[in-house]
Amino acid sequence: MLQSPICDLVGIEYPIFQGAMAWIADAQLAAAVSNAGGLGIIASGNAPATWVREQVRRARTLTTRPFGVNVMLMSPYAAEIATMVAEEKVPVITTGAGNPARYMEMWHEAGIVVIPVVPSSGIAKLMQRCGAAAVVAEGGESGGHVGDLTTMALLPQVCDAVTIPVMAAGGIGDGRGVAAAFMLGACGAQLGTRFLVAKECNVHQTYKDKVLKAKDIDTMSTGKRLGHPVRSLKTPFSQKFFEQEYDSSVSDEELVKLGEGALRLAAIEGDEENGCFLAGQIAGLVTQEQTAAEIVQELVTEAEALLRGAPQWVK
Ligand code: TUI
Repeated sequence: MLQSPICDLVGIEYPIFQGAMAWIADAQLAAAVSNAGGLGIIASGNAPATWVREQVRRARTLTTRPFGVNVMLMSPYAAEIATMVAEEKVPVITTGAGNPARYMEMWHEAGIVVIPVVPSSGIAKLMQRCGAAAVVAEGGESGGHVGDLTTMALLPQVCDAVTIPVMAAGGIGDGRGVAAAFMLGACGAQLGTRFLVAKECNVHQTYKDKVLKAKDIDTMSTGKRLGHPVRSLKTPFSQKFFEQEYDSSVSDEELVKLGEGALRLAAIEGDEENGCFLAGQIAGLVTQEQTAAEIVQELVTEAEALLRGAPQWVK
């Protein structure tokens, strides 16, 4: 049985989190993952607080198990959403793309388990000092807003830097990645891209098909010039963004404008020309649509077999 302190901390059966994916991870996906024994997480992305509240209430009708909400701190609605999740007393909050320190006291007073996503050991230490219950160390192999370090390099350093449980994210697509995360000191793993193709995931079918077809070299990172690089599938949009990023005649404002609405176009419209299809480097490992329960079970069974077999390497 694959278990770790994170299971008791958040009240789940298996140490598997579904990563928050803006415009994609709604109540239906989150509840399906939670019902499968992992932790489903609703992504707030840039959505208004009213939409996120609806999803929280819907999730409560779909599961009796704990689930999470991710607060994307670069959102113009971050402060409103931070208050709303405290009012709703959601069981778990994860955060991304910034430092949630200013909201932590409010969330703790509401009895919420706070688990920030961190891209470095320094930010992990800061989060521990602010009272985080655990952190998710996310390497740059992940889809979306990425840090500089790979999971292989980041994870053991974060594990050494803090005493709270550390979850691994970025570059994990199957049970091998989950087992490797444990070997590097993690208490579990968060996966986004693998759950994007879950049957319960409402993302546009074109998005799923593009992930299912992708190979290892089919993602790229853009936006470094704006200070927040983002990993996505190579598409006409991402190639164009990349060219303009390195064109000194294009202003930062023009570049920001080019990116506006691109996540929605990918996730909701399936627009292959103008959409930005965020995905991690393990997209090439994702080859079939499965239910969330099948995904969780496969991850756990594979990881358990590998971890049990580890002594074979020691003579
Ligand atoms: O947040 C993510 N991944 C995301 S957010 C997102 S929505 C978005 N869309 C367009 C542009 C930007 C965002 C899509 N994917 N992952 C977690 C993560 N957090 N990665 C990096 C960080 C991070 C960065 C700085 C966490 C803390 C931090 O603190 C610095 C500071 O002190 O503010």
